[in-house]
Amino acid sequence: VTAPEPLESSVSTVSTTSLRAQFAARLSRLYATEVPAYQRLVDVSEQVNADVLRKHGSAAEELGSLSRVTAERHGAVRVGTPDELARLGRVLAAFGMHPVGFYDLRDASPAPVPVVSTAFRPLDPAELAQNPFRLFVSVLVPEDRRFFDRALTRQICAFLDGRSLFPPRLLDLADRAASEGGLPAEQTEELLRLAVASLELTDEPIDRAWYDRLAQVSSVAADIAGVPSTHINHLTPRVLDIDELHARMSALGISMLDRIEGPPRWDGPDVLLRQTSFRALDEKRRMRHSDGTVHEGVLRVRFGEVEARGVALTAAGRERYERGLADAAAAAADGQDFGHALRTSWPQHFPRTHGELAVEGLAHCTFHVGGQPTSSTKSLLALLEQGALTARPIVYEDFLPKSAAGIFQSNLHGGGNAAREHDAAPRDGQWLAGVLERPLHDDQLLCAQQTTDSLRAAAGQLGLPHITDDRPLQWPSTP
Ligand code: OOG
Ligand code: NI
Repeated sequence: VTAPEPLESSVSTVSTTSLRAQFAARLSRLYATEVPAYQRLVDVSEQVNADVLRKHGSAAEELGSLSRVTAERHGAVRVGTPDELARLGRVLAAFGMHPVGFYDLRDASPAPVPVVSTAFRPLDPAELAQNPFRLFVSVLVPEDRRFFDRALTRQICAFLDGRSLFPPRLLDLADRAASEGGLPAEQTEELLRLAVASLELTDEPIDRAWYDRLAQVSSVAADIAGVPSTHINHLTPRVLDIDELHARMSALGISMLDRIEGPPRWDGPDVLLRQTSFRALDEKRRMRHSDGTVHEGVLRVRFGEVEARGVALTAAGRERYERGLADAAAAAADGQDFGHALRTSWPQHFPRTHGELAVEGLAHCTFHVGGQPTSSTKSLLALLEQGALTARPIVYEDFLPKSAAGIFQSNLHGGGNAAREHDAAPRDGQWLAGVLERPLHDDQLLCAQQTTDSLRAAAGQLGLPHITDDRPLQWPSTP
C-alpha cells in the first residue's frame, strides 16, 4: 500500500494521519455553520451509536470502534474540469487520501447525472482505523452530448477556465505534506486553513440566468458550473442503526426521505452501505440578475445524508446483491412495494451469519488463529471447521453509485433532460488515473490483499507453510 509512513519520530512534524483527522473535524465544524440541520443529524447519530453500544456491547464494534465511527464522515465535492480534479487530488494526498474506484453516474438509472467520480480515502487498515475520512469527488463531463449541446459545452468550459479553486500556496504545502508524510507543525495551520477555505461557500453572487440555464439540463451541472467556486455538497456521519436514526429524526419533525437506499433491514449481517438523508433545505444565496442588480435568492442543493456500513462483499457477493435489487425492482414493476419485496426476498440471496458469508466466499474478511488444528491440514475450510481459525468481517469503505444516484435524484428538483440519442464522451478509470497522475486503486484488490496478509500471518502462527483458500466462490485471486 502506497500511503507514506507517518513521521512520528520528529516532535515538530504533524503526520498526514493527524492532518486528515483535523481536516475532517474542521470541515465538520464548517458544514455545521453552513447547514445547521447537519449538527442535529450528528447529535442524533451519536445518541443512537451510544444506545446501540449499550445494548449490544462489543459486538456493536465488530465493524469499527466507537471512536472511529463517532469521528467518521464522508463528504461529497463536485468540480468542473480535469485540472480542478487533479489539483483537488494533490490537496487530498496531503491528508493520506488516495483515489479508489471509478463511478460513472452518467448511466445511473433512473437519474443520469453528467459526472464521473472516484472516492479519495486512506487505503491501509491501520490508517482507516485512525480516521477513515473519505471524499466522493465528481467531475463534470461537459462534452457529453447526451446532456449538453456544442454551444453549451463551449460556454461551460469558458466559464470554468475563468475560475481558480485551489491557490498555489495550498498546492505547495499539500505537495510537501504528501511527499514527506506530514508537515512541520508551524505550517499545518496554514495548510488546514487554506484547504478548508477552498471548500467553503463564497458569498460571491451567482449569475441567475446562467445558473438556471444549466439547471434546466441538470441541477448537478448548475451546482458545479453555475457558481464561482466549489463547496462541500454534503457531509455524512456514520450511524450504527440507521432505521432508529430515521425514526428519531422524523420524530423531531425533520423531513427525511421515505426510503433507506441500499440493502434492507433484516436480522442477518448488514452488507455494503445503507443511506438516507433529510431533504435539501432552502439556502439563501446572493444572485446577480440580468439587469445587473444583486438580490438574495434561494437555492436548494445541499442536504444531510447519514449512512450505516456493513461488510464488504466479494464480486460473487456483489452479484447476489445486484440480483436481490433486480428481483425487488421487477416485483415493484408488477405493482408490489419495493421495500417489502426486497425484505421478503433477501434471505434467499444471503446467509444469516458473518461466518457463512465468509465460508461461502461472499464477503471479504480476515482470518485469525482461534485454537489448535485437530488434524494436519492446510485447507482454510477445514481450519475454520476445527475452530483453528476464525473469520472477522472487513467493513465496506466505498460507495454505491446506484444509491448515490438515488440520493442525487431525490434531493434535487429539475432532474434534467438528458437527450439519449447523442454520444457520450468516453471516460473510464484509466482516464481518471491519467488526470490524477496516480493509480486508481481497486477496492476488491485492497480487500483481497488484507485477506491474503491475514492468512499468511495465521499460517506463520500455526507453523504451516501456507493456508489454501479453498472457499467455493473466492474472488479475486491476488496477483
Ligand atoms: C455525491 C454522491 C455520492 C454517496 O453517499 O453515495 C455520495 C454527490 O452528491 O456529489 O456522496
Ligand atoms: Ni454521500
